Amino acid sequence: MVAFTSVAFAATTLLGVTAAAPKHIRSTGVVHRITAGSTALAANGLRFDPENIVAEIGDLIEFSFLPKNHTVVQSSFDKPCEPLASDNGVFSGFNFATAQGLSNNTFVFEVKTKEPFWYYCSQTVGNHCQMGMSGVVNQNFDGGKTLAKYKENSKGTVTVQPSADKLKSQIGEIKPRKEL
Ligand SMILES: [Cu+2]
Repeated sequence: MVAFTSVAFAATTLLGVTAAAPKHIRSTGVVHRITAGSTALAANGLRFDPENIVAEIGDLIEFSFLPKNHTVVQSSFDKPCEPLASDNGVFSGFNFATAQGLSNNTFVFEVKTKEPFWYYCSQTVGNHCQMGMSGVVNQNFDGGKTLAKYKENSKGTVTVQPSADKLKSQIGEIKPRKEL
């Protein structure tokens, strides 16, 4: 009886994994670790660090969070501090508030394309995005769409939240942070 239950559970798990797997993306095992918030005095800590990285399809991007209740929101280059119009971009939710040091959880998502992935912090107390708290994965280094330009264009914008539910997260996963 016990054995039968185990087999049934295993089959269910297998089906779940198969259904959730993205189409033909092979995991590389590479994890890029980014800190939301900086301990450096520059910009009052309102930075992602590192904020401009190159990643391969199948790599993981993992965000750890310092104080000031930061988020990660996917955006387009053309509309800084706003989520994707399609409403199906990455959003961490406001799930990582910490009084001191790094939050206990991380936010992780997989790189699915080599297209530039723009993102910002949607914390409005202190206008983090307008202050330059944004970043990019796989910027096109040949054109004018640079992170510096994104930050410049951020000034004077109004931050838009991806969801009325501040704790909602989508695309990525919330996972316990492991000490390195
Ligand atoms: Cu922030």
